[in-house]
Amino acid sequence: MHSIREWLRDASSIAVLTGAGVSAESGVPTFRGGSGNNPGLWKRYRAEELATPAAFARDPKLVWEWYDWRRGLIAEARPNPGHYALAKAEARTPNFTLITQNVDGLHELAGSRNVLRLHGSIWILRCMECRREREDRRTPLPEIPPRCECGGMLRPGVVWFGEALPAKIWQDAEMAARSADLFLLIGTSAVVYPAAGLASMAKSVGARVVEINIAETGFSDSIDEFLQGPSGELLPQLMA
Ligand code: BJW
Ligand code: ZN
Repeated sequence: MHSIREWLRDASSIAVLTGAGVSAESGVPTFRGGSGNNPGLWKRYRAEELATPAAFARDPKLVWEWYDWRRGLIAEARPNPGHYALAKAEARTPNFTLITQNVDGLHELAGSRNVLRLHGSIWILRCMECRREREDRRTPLPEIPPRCECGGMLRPGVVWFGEALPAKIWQDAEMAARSADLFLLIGTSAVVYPAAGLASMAKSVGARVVEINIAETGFSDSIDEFLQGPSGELLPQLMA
């Protein structure tokens, strides 16, 4: 903990990758690991069974019910001390990039500015026909599946398995990882690619890599420091 505090203080460029675990203490269910009422397996479906274009094509109502349920939980959620600690760290670090796999928008609500959302936003809806995007924060949605004015079906503005990440955002994330002297991997099982590859990218160009998670991941053995515990408690301690 002591040396990590120094690394944080001395770093001129920090990149952070967050996952569902940072929002767990805000009451947002994770996908894979967690405690108590987390992970938020919905009706026993795994994310891999619902977050795919094939699942949506087969049963858009089912997939939308899952998103509508999550939108309801996220609408009630507030940033936790972990989100706020990251926003504070950004304010005092010259180059700070927060790369998140989360679609909940809680980092932005906590005041983080330089946020790269790799997997989109749960509040954006995109038309399958005319491709138009709009923000819609209503919960529950009045109609499922929701429809565009053009008559087309709307889908969540998120990235599903087998879909490419937004090109410019991914490019910026790679650049941030490759130019960081400190890389933090927080609250992610680090099994979903290409996001999970960012930590190795940073390591390969000489960055120190620190992981914060309540449980070990496949990366925990190959990094500089692993801090075991909830990010909502550890991050404020680190940034104090
Ligand atoms: C705490 C805590 C607390 C709990 N404090 N910690 C084989 C090898 C490599 C790759 C592939 C492969 N086969 C297929 C692929 C590709 C695939 C992939 O990675 N699959 C793997 C599962 C094997 N990837 C893709 O398909 C990606 N696209 C792609 O590769 O495109 C290629 C392409 C190029 C060009 C053209 C076309 C295609 C896209 C991936 C999209 C992922 N989407 C989702 C859904 C987003 C929308 C939504 O939210 O509904 O993203 S899936 C889901 O997983 C979501 C998450 O962002 C993502 C990662 O999950 P995350 O955040 O790590 O959460 P959990 O739940 O897994 O972990 C929580 C962690 O927190 C745990 O470790 C806990 O211990 C911890 N924790 N409480 C700290 N309080
Ligand atoms: Zn449309």
